[in-house]
Amino acid sequence: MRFGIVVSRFNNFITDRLLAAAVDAFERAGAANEDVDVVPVPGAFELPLAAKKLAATGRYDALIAIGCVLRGATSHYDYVCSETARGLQLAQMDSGLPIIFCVLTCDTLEQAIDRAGLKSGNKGFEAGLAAIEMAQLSRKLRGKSGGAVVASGGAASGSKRVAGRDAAGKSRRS
Ligand code: INI
Repeated sequence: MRFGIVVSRFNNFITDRLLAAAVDAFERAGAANEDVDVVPVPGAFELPLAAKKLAATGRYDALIAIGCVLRGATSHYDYVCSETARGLQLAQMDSGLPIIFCVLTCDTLEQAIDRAGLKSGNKGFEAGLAAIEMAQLSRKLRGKSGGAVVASGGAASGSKRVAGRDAAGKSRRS
């Protein structure tokens, strides 16, 4: 599997840590160096276009967009947050490629540091796991048209069978 990461340089004190944890998640899952491409952009606002262009290459199984937006004294924060989220969701839906949203939107630097801890609670690591899961799910669902891909039951009834496998990953007979 191949992964692309677009990462904002703005607030790089935080985004570098998110990036390191996302790469760590890929490496722990067995990804080689050359399976992960990292593309820096100036700020969070530039993430959607870069992600869209990476998606268009057809080279990747999933992307991660990494950024950190900190609230300031003006409404700039709101525009950057909403347009970044909207742009990334548009890029994801237009391309059909999973684009994991790893953009911290925090009131304070302390809040951001809490979410970019290298030892615990790093959103970059979570984003790496989400990218792997969505890449695998996309491969599984590729080519399927119609029909139930989620088995009857579901979380509410205690069954967690999804796409022919139970929660432990064992194949389900159908
Ligand atoms: N970009 C960020 O990634 N985080 C911020 O906190 C931020 N603030 O606060 O302004 C920010 N602004 C820059 C923006 O993303 C664009 O790079 C810039 O507007 C040029 O388009």
